[in-house]
Parts: sequence; structure tokens; C-alpha cells
Amino acid sequence: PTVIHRADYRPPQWLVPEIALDFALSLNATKVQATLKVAKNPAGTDTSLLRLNGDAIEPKSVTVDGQAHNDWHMDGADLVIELPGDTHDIGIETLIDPSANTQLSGLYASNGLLCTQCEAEGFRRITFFPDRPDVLSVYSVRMSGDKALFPVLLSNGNPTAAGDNGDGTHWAEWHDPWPKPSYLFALVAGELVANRDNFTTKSGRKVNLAIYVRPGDEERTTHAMRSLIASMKWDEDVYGREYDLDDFNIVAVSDFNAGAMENKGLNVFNTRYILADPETATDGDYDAIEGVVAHEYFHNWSGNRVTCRDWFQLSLKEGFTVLRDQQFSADRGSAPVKRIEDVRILRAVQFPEDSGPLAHPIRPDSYQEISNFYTATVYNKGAEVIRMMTVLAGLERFLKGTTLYFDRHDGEAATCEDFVKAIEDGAGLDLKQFRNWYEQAGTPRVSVVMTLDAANPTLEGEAATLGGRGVTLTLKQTTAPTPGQPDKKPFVIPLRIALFDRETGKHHGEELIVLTEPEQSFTFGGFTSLPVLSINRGFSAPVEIVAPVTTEDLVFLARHDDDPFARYEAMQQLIVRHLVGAVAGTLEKREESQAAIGAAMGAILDDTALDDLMRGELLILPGEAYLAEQLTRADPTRIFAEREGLKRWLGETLKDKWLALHDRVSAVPYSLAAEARGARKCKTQALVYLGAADPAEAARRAKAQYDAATNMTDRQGALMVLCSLECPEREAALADFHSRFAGNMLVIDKWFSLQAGSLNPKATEHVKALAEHPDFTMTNPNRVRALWMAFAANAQAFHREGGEGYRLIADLILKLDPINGNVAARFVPYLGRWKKVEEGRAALMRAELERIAAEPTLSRDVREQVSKSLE
Ligand code: HT7
Ligand code: ZN
Repeated sequence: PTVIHRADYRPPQWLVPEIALDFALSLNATKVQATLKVAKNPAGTDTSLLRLNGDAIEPKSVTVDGQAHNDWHMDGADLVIELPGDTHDIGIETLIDPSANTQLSGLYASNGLLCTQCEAEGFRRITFFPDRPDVLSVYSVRMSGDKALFPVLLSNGNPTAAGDNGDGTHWAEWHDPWPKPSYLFALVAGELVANRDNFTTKSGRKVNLAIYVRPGDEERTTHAMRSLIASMKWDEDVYGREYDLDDFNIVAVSDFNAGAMENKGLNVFNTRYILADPETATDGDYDAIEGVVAHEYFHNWSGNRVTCRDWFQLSLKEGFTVLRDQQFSADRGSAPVKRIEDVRILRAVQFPEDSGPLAHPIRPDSYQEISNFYTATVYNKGAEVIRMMTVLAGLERFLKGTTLYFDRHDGEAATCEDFVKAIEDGAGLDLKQFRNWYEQAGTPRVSVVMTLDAANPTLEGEAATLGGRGVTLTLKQTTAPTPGQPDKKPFVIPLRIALFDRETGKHHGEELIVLTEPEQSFTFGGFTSLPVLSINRGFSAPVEIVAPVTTEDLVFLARHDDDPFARYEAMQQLIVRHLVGAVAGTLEKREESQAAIGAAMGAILDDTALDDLMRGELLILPGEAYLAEQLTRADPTRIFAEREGLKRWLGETLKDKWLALHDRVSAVPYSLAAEARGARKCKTQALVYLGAADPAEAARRAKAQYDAATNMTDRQGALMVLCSLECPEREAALADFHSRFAGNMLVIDKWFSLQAGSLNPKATEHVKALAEHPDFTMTNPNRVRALWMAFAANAQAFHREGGEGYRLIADLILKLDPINGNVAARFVPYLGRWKKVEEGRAALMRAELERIAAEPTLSRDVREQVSKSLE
């Protein structure tokens, strides 16, 4: 395979300062005439050969300076043109069949619309071009097409002219004044209606806003529009970033490989992250829409105005933009709850990636297919790494760094190194050693030993002034080898800590300790006895902590820690220790340990000072993927059995409290206010525990909740619980749900997911039947993800004895790959985790990977993931 290495970066040989594109639109034969002004790059090596990337296209004609030109040849998929001078006008005509484009990369048809997806390398499927992010061009676009089929014609930038051809076709022209890389190009044409609004920027410019959707969907764009306006304001207020065009357009399409795309001035979204109303969208959907709308908008600066030099720098825009959208959502709602949710995703998805065969640094060193690097590591760990800079510098100084970054690199294609340097200069930090986070993969493990010093200590500095006895924390960091990186240099690990006095239940104030060595000690004064350690508060560093905290300490912290994240963490640790010990067979005092969990959870249920949103978080058991991470090799069915066993026990032991909670929160009327959202979260949690302990009572309550539901959060929560049970109410509710929402595919996706992700012992049979359901199709990524990702993430079903789950996912990959390699490759990591699974199943998982690898015509996407997973 061709491997691309970061170290091999060379500046482009030719630049393209301007490009004009003329599209004659048609669903199955779109003609594209591209005119490129090309100029030799003074920073390149002097060559007369202009290499233009292509993929699945061929040139119908090539002109140079307006004349037919024969001095060109194809090199693989690329067009190579021999040029006599330093600047030329190149004309190229291509012909595309958008309706045959099932890969959904380049120009494709979705539900009668024409739309584009060019990141990362889709532009080369439209026309021949140096398709790399460090070639920035000013785009002028003209398109013409049938007025009835394509009444709305959109592209990047500002509309400049439009007209009627008088023959049933019309045309429009767009001009984007901001030079941009080809991956940010977009075009959309079709029957669309707009929800319009406007936003006045801080310098007084009025920006026209429009969210385009299919007719009939416009009522469901209110929340997305509100989120967009809030994002525009927040980016001005916090990061000082103002929008820079007269128009900002969003289009929602139903066939999309990812969540959304930040094309300059014309964001294209998966409908899933735009459309919402209370009856069809859950509270989680509302949050996701707000987050994704903000994320794409924030890219206007972090990604578009300052873009990436090459794809190895992907985290420069993605990690930073994820951090920005997380900060925005934290400011808009409950910051602690947002932090807990973000850490839960990191642990469930990124930690396993970091300990598996596909582990890579946030700035990878090599790739075969860049689409495989849109990962939780580049995105979520990338955000955590930049977040640590905010911990080290404080937000105010950090923002000085980002302002310098934007000023210094505006209009440029920058690197992660440029970003780090700007933060160093602007925030006044030394990040020399911190750069290891960009170079090394793997989640560091920090083990802590705490000792109480002798009665008459010789303390120095601040510790001495507090008197009493000293407490010394000795921390050791280790990071396991990852592919290609056997030995790790020490990371800079900022840890927010507090030491609680057991007597008073208070601490002397939070401290920040910064671990830089493999082993390091820190001493604190003023103690009379060994305190309770609260460490990595707020999850200040993306590490695993092994701390000397007893079960009693965890119960104490779960009740009293004044850092809400730490309180959640104590609860999680209490349960993780119990379950991991139980699965590994090392749990000594099972009853006592269980009782401690019951007492802590009971206290959470009783705590009247807690808001329900936070209570709902504290009640969630640690996920199976995270539990598996704590074990060298796990039997997933044992993890499942222990976790369900604990849930059942908690359901039984605290039954009266669950019933009382369910009664109380069921009386709270629907609204989007935090209290009402918290009530809904607790409502489903109560049902989940009751479902494990008393299925008949849970089925009765869930059916009543389902029937009375005025909103999707309650309806989905109730249906999830019913799905897991073998009861008559299950079938009735599923049938009602399907007929009630027939034709609304975003809701039908929930119907697929609930069944595929269910704890129901027959989930595999249900999934096999659903794959044949008329609503299911392999050509729509949302549908494929709804059914098959929910199944692959369902440990009980996926890891079922005999390996049928593995076979089903391997079959899916093989069938999906020729249709959409990008989406197919996203299923490989589920099989790729075989080394973390007990030997019997591991062999079955590996065998399925080998079966896939034996297929000769695999996409580059799947080939890379499978071959790395077998190493
Ligand atoms: N920057 C966007 C990435 C993206 C993408 C990547 C691979 C294949 C399809 C894709 N669609 C969008 C999304 C984002 O992070 O904002
Ligand atoms: Zn992004």
C-alpha cells in the first residue's frame, strides 16, 4: 500500500490563485468546466509538470491559455500537464454521474438534491486539481440547471448574479472572496425552502442567515437557527471572532457520511443535526444539534480563515474546534454536566482507540487513507490536549494565545506547531515538553502514593507556613507501548487536586500540580491526619489515575466533593472497582463493596440539594467499553453479567426510592428548561433500574410513560426499557412507534437503534430481521449506523457465544465496502479490539478480520483498518 508520511511534506509545486467552475447540472450527467489560473510556486522546486489530482473522473478536454493542448498524460488517477511558462490558464472539462455516487464524496445526489462533500479528498472527484489544503484559491462558481428540479442554486461566498435561460433552465453565480482550499468548496442544488433570520456582527454588519431544508421540514429548524445565532455571538464575545461574509447558509441533506461540513459560507449538514421538535427529537438530540451547529460555525475561523497545511495537522482545526464547541455548550447549559458527558465519550471511544491496534497520536505520522483519521483521538483527545493548555495558562491568558494565533496565521495554511508556538508566545507558557502530547499515542497511567510525614516535619516554602504535618504525594507516570512507539517520553500532566480533612470534611483550597517527570513528589503542609485525596478534578488531564483512595473515601467524595466532576468520578470509581474486581475474580468483600455503592447511590437519590440533571449523570453506571479497558483481556459477557447484576441489585435494594423518583419527576411538565430536562433524565434512569429489578412493574410504568408521552425523550426512554424486556407491551409499543412516525426517517432510525442496541436476549434475531425491513437500506449512512453500529456497540449481542455477531459485522463490512468504503471502514475497529478480548472470542474476531482481508478489491479505507488490526 502507499503510505504517506508527515516527514515527507513538500510545498506545492504549483499554486492556483483563482478558479472558475461552471456546472451544467443534471442528476446523472453533470458537466463541469473548470478554469484554473496556475502559477509556479516560488517555494517549490522549478518543474514544468503540473500534477492535478483526480479520482474516478477523466478529462473530456484540456486547454492551456484557451488553446487545445495535447501535452498531458494520466499518471494513475492524476492528470499531469506539461507547461511551458510560469503562469497559465488551464481549462478542463469533466462529466460526472452524481446519482451513481454511492460513496457520497464529491458531487452526489441525495433525495433529489445535488450536493457536494469535498473533505478530505472529494474535490478531485469533481475536477482535476492540486487537492491539498495548502493550495488556496479564490472561487467563482456558475451553475445552471432545470428550474423545476433545481429551483435553489447555492455555493460558497456571496451570490453575485442569477438569471433565467428562458428554456426551463436558470443559472446563478457565486463568488467567494476568501481564498480557500478545495476541501471547503460546496455546491447544492434542488428543491429547498429556507428558514431565514439575520445577525448583526459586533462591528455592525448585517449577515443574512438561512437554513435550507426539504419543503415541510422548515418548522423543525427553529432550534438550529437559535443555536447558530448564539454561536455567532459567543465566538465574538469569547474568542473575538466576527463573521466575514454577507450570507451564511446551511443546507440539511439526508445522505451524509458524517455529521456536518464547514464549507465556507455554505455548511452542509446531516438532517439529523438540524431538524428538531419536541415530538421527534430527544433532549440529547437538541444538545447535539446545538453542539454541531456551533462546531461548524466555529470552523469559520478555526479551519477556514486559518486552515491546515496538510492532513497530518487535522487536529489543528478539529481538536481546537471541538474544544470551542465544548466550551460554548458548557456556557449555554450546565458546565459540570457537559464536562461529565464529554469525558464519558472520551473514555468510551477514545481510550479504547488509544490502547488498540489503531492507536495514533493526535498528529499522526503516517496514513494510507486520511478518512480513517477522523477519529476520537484527533477530535476528542485533540480537544483535551488544548484544554490542558487552558488549565496551565488560565482561560484569559490562553485566549491571548488564540488571538495571536488567529492574527498571525489569518489566510494561511498552518501547522499544529504554529498553534503551540502562538499559545506559548501569547499566553506566556513554555510548552517544549508539552509537545509530547502531539507526538505520542497512548493514555498515560498515573499512579499515586500518599504519605503522612513525621510529626515534626522540616517543611519548606508555603507548606511550612501552614504548620502541622506534611502530606506527600508521589506520582509515577507510565504509558504503554502503542504501534510504532515502544518507549514513551514523559508527558506534562496538569492535575487539579484537593486534600480533604476527614474530620471537617473540608479542604484547604484546590491546588494545581504539574507532573513532568516519570516520578515526582509534591508535599503539602497543615495536616493532622491522612487526608482524602480528590485528584484530576474536572478531568484536568486525559489520563488514568490509580490513587490510594479507599472505598470509604470514595463514598465520602461521592457525597461531599465540592467539584461536581470529582463527585461523579468518585461514584464511577466506586462502581468500576467493584465490577472490575468481580469480573477479574479479585473482589474480596463483595457484600461490603456492593453495600457501599448502594449507600452512595441512595444518598444521591435522597440529596435534595442536587439538581436532577446532575443526579441523572451520577446515576449512570460506567460503560462496558470503559470497564473492559481496565482489564488486560476481558470476557465481555462477564462484564455484561456483573454490570446487569449490580443494576438489578440496586434496583431491588433502592426500589422504593426509584419508584418515588419516577413518581416525582413524572409530574414535571415538558419544557426545555434545565429542571424539566433533568426530570426526564431521571425518569428514564429510574425505569432502567426498575426494569432490571421488577420487569413487570417497569413494563407497566414504561407503557404508561410511553402512552402519555408528549415528547420524544419520554417516549424513547420508555421504549428503550420496553425493548429490553420480554413482555407483550414491547411489541405493541414498537408497532405503535413505527406507524406513528412512518416516513420520518430520523425517527425510524431511533426505532432501528433501540432494537439493535437492546439488552433483549433476542437482539441478534431482531437485527437480522430488521436488516430485511423495507425501511432499511445500505445506501443511507444514517440507516446503516442506526442498525449496525448500535448492534456492534451492543456487547451482549456482538460478543454472543459462537461468534455470530462478528460474522454479521464482517458480512456487513464486505457488503457495504463497494457502496461506501468510508462508512464501511468505521465498523472495523469493533473487530479490531480482539487482543483485549478473551482468547476464544479473540480467535473468532481475528478470523473474521482475515476473511475480510482476503477480499482482493477492498477499498483503501477498509484495507488500512483491517491490515493494521491484524498486526
Ligand atoms: N470537517 C468535517 C469532516 C467531514 C468528513 C470527513 C470525512 C468524510 C466525510 C466528512 N464529512 C465531514 C466535519 C467536522 O469535523 O466539522
Ligand atoms: Zn470539525
